[in-house]
Order: sequence, then C-alpha cells, then structure tokens
Amino acid sequence: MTKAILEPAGFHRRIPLAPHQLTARTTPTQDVILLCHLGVPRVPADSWEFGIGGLVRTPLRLRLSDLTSRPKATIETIHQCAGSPLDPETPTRRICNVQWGGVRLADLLTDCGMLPDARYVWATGMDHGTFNGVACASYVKDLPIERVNEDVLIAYELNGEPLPPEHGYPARLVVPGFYGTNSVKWLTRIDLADRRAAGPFTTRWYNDVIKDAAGRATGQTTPVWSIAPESVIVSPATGEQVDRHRPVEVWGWAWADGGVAAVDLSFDDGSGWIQAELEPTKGRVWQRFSLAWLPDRSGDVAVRSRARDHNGATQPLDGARNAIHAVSLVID
Ligand SMILES: Nc1nc2c(c(=O)[nH]1)N[C@H]1C(S)=C(S)[C@@H](COP(=O)(O)O)O[C@H]1N2
Ligand SMILES: [Mo]
Repeated sequence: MTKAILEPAGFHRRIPLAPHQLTARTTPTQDVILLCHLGVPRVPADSWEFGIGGLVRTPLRLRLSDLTSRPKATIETIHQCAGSPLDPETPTRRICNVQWGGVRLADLLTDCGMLPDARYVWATGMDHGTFNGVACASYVKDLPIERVNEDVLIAYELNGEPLPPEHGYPARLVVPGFYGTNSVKWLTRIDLADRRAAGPFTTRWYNDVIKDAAGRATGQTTPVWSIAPESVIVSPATGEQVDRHRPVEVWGWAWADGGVAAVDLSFDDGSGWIQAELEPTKGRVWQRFSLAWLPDRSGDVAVRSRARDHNGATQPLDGARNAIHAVSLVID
C-alpha cells in the first residue's frame, strides 16, 4: 500500500474538557480527547486493507466490509491519554468515557490460529513522520497476548457513528483499561510475536521508571499499559464560591483498570479523608462519586479526591500522572 497522506501532518492534539466540564456520562464525540503524534492519515476506505500475521497459522487480510459483516461488539469505556511521553509524571487528566463498536480481536485471532510462541500483539498504524526529532516509519505499539480478552476491539465506530478520520478511520485498536497510547489508530497490521515491538513508541517512550519506597529510580521500567487509579472532581469547580452552613454536593468520576473500590475526599490538605458514595464497578465505565458536604468555616478550602482500586492501589499526592486532583473553593 502507498504511504498515507497526512492532513494535518505532524503532532496534533485537541485539548480535552477540563475536569469541571466532564458533566456528561458519555462524552460527546466532539469533546473526546484527540492525540496524534505524527499527524492524521487520510485513509480511503475502498483501498484499505488490514492484515493479521506473524506467529499465526493462517494470516488474514480484511477489508472494512469484512469487519462490518461480522457480529458487532460494543463496549462503553473510559478513554484516557497518559500525557506526554516526554513528561510522564505530570498529570494531564485527559479523560473521557465513550462507546466503541467493532469486532473482537480475540475472535479474529482464533480464526488465524495463534502459534504457541506468540506472547505479544503488535499493532501498526498508517501514520508516519517525526516525533521529538526521531523519524518514525509508522506508529507501532504492543500488548501482552493474555490481555486480549473479550473487550479488546478492532473498532470502526465511536459513539455509534463511523470513526471520524482523526480518531482512526477506517478502524483502530481499542484496549479498554489500558492508556489511550496503546489503542493504535488507522490500523494497517496486527502481528503476533514472541517479544516486545522494537519501535520508539514501545522502547524509547511510554516506559515508566519504577521507583523504590523512598522515591528513587530502581533502574527498571514498566510499559505504560494499565490505567492507574484516578479521580477528578467535576463540581464544585476551582474558584467557585460556596455558602457556609449550606450543604454542597461534591461529585466527580473515578476510574482504574479493573475499576475503583472506594473514593475518599479531603477538605484539610490531606490530613483527614472521608469516604464518598461511589457507584459500583460496572465493566470499564467510569464511576460517579458524591458526598454532601457542609462547609463549617469560612475562607479558602482545597478539596481533594483519592481513588483506590480493587487491589488497594491508590493515588499519590504528587509526582505521578495519576496524582490527586484538588479544587480550591472560597467559603463565604
Ligand atoms: N496510529 C496512532 N495511534 C494512536 C496515536 C498516534 O499518534 N498514532 N496516539 C495514541 C494516543 S497517545 C492516544 S491518547 C490515543 C488517543 O485516541 P483518540 O485521539 O482517538 O482519542 O490514540 C493513540 N493511538
Ligand atoms: Mo496519549
């Protein structure tokens, strides 16, 4: 296939909604985070083909009509950008919650017949160019093969409509519960392999430094795959004036790969924490939390939310992409 035309070419991002604007449970498509390292390839659907190969018994080639004529799976899930790979410890809170429609990757892999040595799934996009001074022939990511459970999709729909060009038309990978960087857009290949992929997006960027208990680098890294527990306060918004002695509902969203078990709120710079009400984990959808809070003193108050996942992992105060979110309020 000839090289795809990029329009625009180069790094392209749409600033998502700020936390206080995340009022909708399902994020409208025009408000969905948008992140393209190399540009937006314009892919003509009639000439598009997508191949599955590598460590499989029977390689497959599929056109868009081959995907759409198979049974359609839909999943509603959080969709989060991990932030800049050049600045991985700064929280960006680029988050939304959307519905994807497509074909289960697991079903396609069953049709191909996985060979026993296959340990990783490599996904290649049609975009190409330069990121941070490094020439990239394509955008390639990988994931462990055991992660390909029933909700990993080759998606061709976003919120019930065909994917818009910038979100991956004609088809993309969606790995619910993994950071967005792994959900390769404008798919051209899936390959099974016995090792991690070698491109800069898997070896050079998107590997977090593992730290010891004292916060020192151990010299080891871990791929930016699973979404760490996180939460944002939607209301009240930073700067809002709140009446003293009048209960105010503090609410927001919490999420994690595997779901959130509890959300605690602090009104005293993190010395005390009060458990909020929380919707139960339901699939991959974000969970609403809320607490009726009675401000009992005047002045400036910072409200913080802290999510805990089902394994007990929680959010740090700072120094990580999932650091605790705080809103500053004026109590009058
Ligand atoms: N081919 C390709 N896929 C990609 C990217 C990219 O630059 N090229 N960016 C990734 C990143 S960092 C994120 S956060 C998500 C964002 O998906 P969206 O723009 O559709 O919301 O796409 C991922 N998939
Ligand atoms: Mo991202």
